[in-house]
Amino acid sequence: MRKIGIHSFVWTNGASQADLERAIERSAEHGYGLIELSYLRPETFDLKALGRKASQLGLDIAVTMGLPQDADVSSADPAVAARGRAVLDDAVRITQDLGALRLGGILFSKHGKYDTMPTRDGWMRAAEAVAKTAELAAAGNVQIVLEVVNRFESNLINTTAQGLAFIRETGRDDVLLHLDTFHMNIEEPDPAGAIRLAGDKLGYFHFNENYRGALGTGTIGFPAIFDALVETGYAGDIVFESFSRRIVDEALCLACGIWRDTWDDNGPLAEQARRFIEMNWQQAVIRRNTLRSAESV
Ligand SMILES: [Mn+2]
Repeated sequence: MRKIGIHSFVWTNGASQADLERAIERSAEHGYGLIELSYLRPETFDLKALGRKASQLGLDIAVTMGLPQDADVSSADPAVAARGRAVLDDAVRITQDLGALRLGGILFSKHGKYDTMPTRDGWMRAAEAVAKTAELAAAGNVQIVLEVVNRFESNLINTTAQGLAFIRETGRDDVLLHLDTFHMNIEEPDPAGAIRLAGDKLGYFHFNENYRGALGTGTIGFPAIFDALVETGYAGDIVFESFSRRIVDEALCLACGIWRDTWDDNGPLAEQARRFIEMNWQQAVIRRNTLRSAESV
């Protein structure tokens, strides 16, 4: 069943167990059915306790991450690539320990601006690493989704078409795409068309405004995005992601270029985002049904 989710960085930078537990509570209080957590160090956090807390409040968990520079599975340096594969294996175990069903994000390259061109060898190395991770994940009932991100955050997969080609390269049917309106807005000539192109390979979806602030207050053409999701029968989770320097941890600020506050008060922001998603989804369904009923007269 589709859940509306929220990224934990709306609530907290996730420095402590108590912070994350409070973020889980606040997500539930604001009517969300899923919380997205970033990669958590198992020696710092009690993952099973976080999973129990979420489950008690009826919340699903998804885990997302981006590989660090020194653990880039696409790297030509064998030690760096090997470290990347180990980080991915670790991330699958963390996802399982949290009781989460999905691991997404930038699992195929480092998260950040490259100063080198992508190479065919790097692409192959990344595809092989993701295939191995997917095999491990499948055994543990975890689904792998790959986030298509903009040119400043990876040099390997910037468009849906590239994402689909990459999935084919892995040779795995169970690896799906994770699309995000913020990234599509930068890279795709037609974001709604990109959703249609992904079709049944779309496994996870991030709603972001063009400047990563409150939904509906920027330039993303949301009605067309919702129409495409409804039209393709997308049944996966939809997650609100928004970053403000006020909350987000420094590593993510540096990777994503979050240099300023896009909002101050996360409670009203989260409330408005959930209502925005629910209302827009409803409107898209009504548009589709109205169109069809007119056709059948
Ligand atoms: Mn995203």
